[in-house]
Amino acid sequence: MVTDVRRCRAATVGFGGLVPKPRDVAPTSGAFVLAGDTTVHIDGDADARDAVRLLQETVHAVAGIRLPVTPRRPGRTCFAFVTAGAYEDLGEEGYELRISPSEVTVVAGRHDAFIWAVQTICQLVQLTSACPQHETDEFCMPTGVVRDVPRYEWRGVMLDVARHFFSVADVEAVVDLASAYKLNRVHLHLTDDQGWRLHIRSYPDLTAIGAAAQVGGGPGGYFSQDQYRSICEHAGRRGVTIVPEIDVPGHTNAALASIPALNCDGIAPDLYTGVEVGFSSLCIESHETYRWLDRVIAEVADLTPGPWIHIGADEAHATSWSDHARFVCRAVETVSAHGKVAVGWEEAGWASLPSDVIVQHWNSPLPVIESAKRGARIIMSPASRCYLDLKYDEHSPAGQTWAGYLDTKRAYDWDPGNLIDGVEDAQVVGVEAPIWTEFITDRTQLERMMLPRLPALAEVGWSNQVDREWADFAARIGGHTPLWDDWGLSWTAGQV
Ligand code: TNX
Repeated sequence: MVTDVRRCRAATVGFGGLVPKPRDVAPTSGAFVLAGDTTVHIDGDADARDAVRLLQETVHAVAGIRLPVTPRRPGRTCFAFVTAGAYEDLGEEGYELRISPSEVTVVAGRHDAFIWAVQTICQLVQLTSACPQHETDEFCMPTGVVRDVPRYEWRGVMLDVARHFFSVADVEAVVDLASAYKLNRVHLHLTDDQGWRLHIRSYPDLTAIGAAAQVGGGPGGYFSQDQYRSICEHAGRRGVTIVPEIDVPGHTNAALASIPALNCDGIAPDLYTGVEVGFSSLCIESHETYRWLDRVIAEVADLTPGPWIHIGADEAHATSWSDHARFVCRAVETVSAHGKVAVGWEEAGWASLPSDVIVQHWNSPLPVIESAKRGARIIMSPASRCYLDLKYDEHSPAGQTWAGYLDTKRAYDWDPGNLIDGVEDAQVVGVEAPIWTEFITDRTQLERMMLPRLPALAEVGWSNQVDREWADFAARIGGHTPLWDDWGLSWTAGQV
């Protein structure tokens, strides 16, 4: 058994390079060396198949080692996946790694928690290979115990595929990056004025007409139901739940252009390729609107494995406040009639909603405080901290500035638990980083907006406030740039 740490100096990077920062780490002074005959063992009831596949793929890509799943074999190093007993108290997503020179024991209660455990292992192995002091061709991990539990249950990123369309491969790349930093929600903004991006069988014109535009007048595009399903399945294998958004009653020009009956005057407007917001509204008085909404939500609910559907409700400046409140209540009822829980942007918080509706803060505290009073749980996405479509600084080539610049430090240095007076930390369900795509047109730009800010927000959502400190984070995330290069991702320099 190789336990000589000098043969594995890279292990000194060790636990100190992990992002997000784990809750508790107790290092010991050895190394677990990945060898050609290292195996994987899965205890009978451990829901770890997807986690093991991720481990196998990563270790093969990084170290060229294949890890067979076998019964335990004495004398060989082994990854053992075991189910947490009740006494371990790791919650839904917590995990423990017990790393000795001969075995990495991965303890977790659930599928997703095994994924997070493996993402930690992957970082340890990849940081090792990326370490400049790495003097041997061995891949190893430091020994010790990691016991890790997230602060918040909702840790998300939102991608706007409506202003500019992004392909299945692009969305899956966002899912993979999110999962690597233990984000567990990818919210897809599927509809807006400029495009409708999901095929709906009962209203094929939504995509036949409404998908054929985007900001600036490019070709647009949409997901077939099979493609959307495959995105959800891929996400599930990475511990990520897809949250689909059908934005109503505003942000609906693409739907209004596709279906004349959704307009109060029955006349469909032209497709829209500009970047203004707040000019469109479904016809609130019309029965046809609610029949349409019911069928759309029914299909989206049927396609979506996760429990949430986002109904938008933002910036409905062309709808009166009373119509908006009435409409939002109907939309929430529709979502729950189809077995899902509704999420809405903060403007939904003005309506008197059932307390299970989740309200997403982006701009104004007032409706958020209102809804918190009624017992709603809140996702924190304050634009000035979380909007990854904002420019980093005056040198950024593309992006918005309406909420100021957002450098990595600003994305990192805040506490979602005390952001709004009148919203207790216990009511905060988590954090989400939206990426609007009025000015983001391709994968490279998308990656530059996410890296390094997305890992910063991932740590805001995962790690305890008392354990977070900017200088420490900046040093750790600086060590991840070789990983991003290895993964073929673009990133913004000068930001860590
Ligand atoms: C506000 S955030 C919007 C979006 C824009 C974004 C640009 C929200 C609920 N609405 O429609 O794309 O700003 O940063």
